[in-house]
Amino acid sequence: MAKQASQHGLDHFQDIRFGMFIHWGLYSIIAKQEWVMHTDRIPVSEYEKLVPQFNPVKFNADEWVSIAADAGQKYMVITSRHHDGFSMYNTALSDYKVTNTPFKRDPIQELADAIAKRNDVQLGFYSSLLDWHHPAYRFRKESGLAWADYLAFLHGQVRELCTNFGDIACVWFDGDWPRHAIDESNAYFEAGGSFEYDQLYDLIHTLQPNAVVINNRHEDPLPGEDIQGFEQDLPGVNTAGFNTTTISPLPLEVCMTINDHWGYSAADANTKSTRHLVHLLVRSASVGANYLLNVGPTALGEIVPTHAARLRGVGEWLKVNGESVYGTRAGAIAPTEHTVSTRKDDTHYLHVLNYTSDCVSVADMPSGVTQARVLHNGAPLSLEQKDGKTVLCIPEAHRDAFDTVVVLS
Ligand code: JFZ
Repeated sequence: MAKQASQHGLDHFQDIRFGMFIHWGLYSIIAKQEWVMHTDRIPVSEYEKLVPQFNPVKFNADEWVSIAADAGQKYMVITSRHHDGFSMYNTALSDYKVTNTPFKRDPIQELADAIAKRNDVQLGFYSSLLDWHHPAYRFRKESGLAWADYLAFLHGQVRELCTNFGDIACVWFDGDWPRHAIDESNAYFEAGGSFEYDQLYDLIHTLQPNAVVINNRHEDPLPGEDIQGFEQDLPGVNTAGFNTTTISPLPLEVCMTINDHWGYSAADANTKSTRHLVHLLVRSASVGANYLLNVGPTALGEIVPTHAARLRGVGEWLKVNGESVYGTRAGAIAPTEHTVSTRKDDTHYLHVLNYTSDCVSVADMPSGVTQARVLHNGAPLSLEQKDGKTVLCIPEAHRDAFDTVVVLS
C-alpha cells in the first residue's frame, strides 16, 4: 500500500490554489509546441542537433519567480524532462541535458535558488513517464538495454528531483500511455512495461512528505496519487474530449494553457483574456480545484511579455480579492449561470462573474448568513427575501470588472 502525502501537505496544497505551469525545453527553439519531435517525425539524431543551439541568454530565474509571485501564483511546476527526453537540469543520469548546451547553466537550480530567497512561491516538477530519446524506452531491441534500465533512470531522476532542490510542492507525472517503442527498422511496436508506481510514489512520499503526487492519466486516481488532475477543462466539463473521468473525493487540480499550446508556439496569438483567466481561477476554486496555468517561455528564456502581462493582471485582482480564493474550499452555494461560490468555514464568498441585471438571487443561501459586503471596498449590501430566494443588488459603482466578490457571513 503506497503512502500518501502528509495531511499538512494536502491542506497546504489546497490553500495555495494557483500555480504556474512551465513547458520549456529544446522544442522551444523550433517554436511549434512540445510535441514537434513526434508531429514532424524528427529522428533522434536530427533532434539532437538542437542541443548546440540551446542558449537562453535572456533567462533570469528571479524574473520568472517574480512574475509568478506578482500573478499570485504560489507554486511553479516546470518540465524537468518532457517527452523529448531532454533534461532541463543537471541530472547525473544522462548526458542529454541542459548543462551540456552552450548555456551550460542549470536553470532549475537557478529557479530553486531564486525561490529559496523568498517565501511566497514553491517549486514543483513535471516528469515525463515516456521518453522518445532514452534507448531503453524506445530502442529497446538494438540497445541491448532492458525495461529495468529505463525504470532505474526514471526512478533515479525522481529521486534527484526530491533530493537536490530543497522542499518541493509536487511531482507531476505525465505520459502514461501504452509504450510504443521503435524497432531496428524504425517501426513502432507495443512494448508494455510497468512504471512501478507503488515504489515511485513511496520514494516521493518518503523523501518529500509534504509534496503531493499528481499523475495526468485521465483515469481514476491510484493509491499514492494525492491530487486528481484535469487538463484543459474544469472538473465535470469535457470540451477536450478526454475528460470523461468521474470526480474523486481527492483534492483537485485543473491545468490549462494560457493560449492553445503548452510549449512555445510562435504562431499562437490566442491568449486568454485576464478576465477569462480570473473566471477560470475562481471557477476552479469554487469546485475545490487548484488552477495550474501554463506558460511556454521562448528559446531565449523569456516568458512571452503578453502572457506575463495577463498574469500580472490576474495578480492585481488577487491582491484585492485573494481572501476569496486562497485557503478556501469548494462553495456551499450552488453555481448559477453568472455566479459561483467559495467558502472558508462559515464565511461564504459569492463571485458575481457576469451582470445581466443589477441583482442576483441565491436560492440556497446557507443558514446563518445575515450580512453581506463587497470584498474590495467593504460596502454593505442588503439581503432581501423574495419568493424563497435571497436577492442581492450590487450598484454599478461597487462592481469589479472581472469578478465582484460578496462576502456573506
Ligand atoms: C500531456 C502532454 O502530452 C502534453 O505535451 C502536455 O505536457 C500536457 C500537460 O500533458 O497531454 C495529455 C496527456 C494525457 C491525455 C491527453 C493529453 N490523455 O490522457 O488523454
